Amino acid sequence: MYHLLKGFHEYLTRKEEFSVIIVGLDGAGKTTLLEKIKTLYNDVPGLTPDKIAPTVGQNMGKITLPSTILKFWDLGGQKGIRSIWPRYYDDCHAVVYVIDAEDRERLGEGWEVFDSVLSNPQILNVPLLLLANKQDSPQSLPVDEIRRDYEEWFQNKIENSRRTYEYDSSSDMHHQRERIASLDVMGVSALEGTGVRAAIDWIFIRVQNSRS
Ligand SMILES: Nc1nc2c(ncn2[C@@H]2O[C@H](COP(=O)(O)OP(=O)(O)O)[C@@H](O)[C@H]2O)c(=O)[nH]1
Ligand SMILES: [Mg+2]
Repeated sequence: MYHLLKGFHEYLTRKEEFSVIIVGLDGAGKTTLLEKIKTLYNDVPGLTPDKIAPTVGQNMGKITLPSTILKFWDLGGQKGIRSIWPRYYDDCHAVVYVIDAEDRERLGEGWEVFDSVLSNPQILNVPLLLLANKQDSPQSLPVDEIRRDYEEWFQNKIENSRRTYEYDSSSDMHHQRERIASLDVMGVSALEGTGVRAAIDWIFIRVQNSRS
């Protein structure tokens, strides 16, 4: 009887675990975001911004939500270590791409990397959220301008590849266009925490729905 009740209790309180990867260029604010998520959702606060060093390799953090554990992987964004991201793709349930909305000079580089994430076949059916970070800064581009900037970048890419006869009219491009059209972009400040709970809600709902 005890085992039966224990089993039933475990069944009722069991939590499913989902992996979420946080990617983006170095300096976009991925680690600051992870630490803010930990601070907002856990009893033990995450690191304060002055304690955060550039990430080499990866950081992991977990939060507990109703019947769900979200496990976040903050992957290093420097050029040399981006090649490890695809190793995480097969086992992840959601992807968060952080763009630095303040750093206009690196937007193009950020879009190039975002584009390779968005078009990666391993994560074609995985929920993808674009976060326009650093919204606390008056120099930052707001969410709608960030989206427009990426769409323009993408349009330019297509026109350039048409000109050089590299244009690929196959279904890949079609999938990519669809993905961009349905892309969700949210504004956050990883530093101050604004928008972070809304982003977590978005992820929570998406991973629940993807549950098979
Ligand atoms: N103003 C502002 N600065 C931020 C924000 N998030 C991160 N930063 C700063 O951006 C720099 C890079 O942050 P970090 O989390 O190390 O970026 P990562 O390389 O993507 O992990 C640090 O100086 C952070 O304090 C934000 O929301 N607003
Ligand atoms: Mg980092």
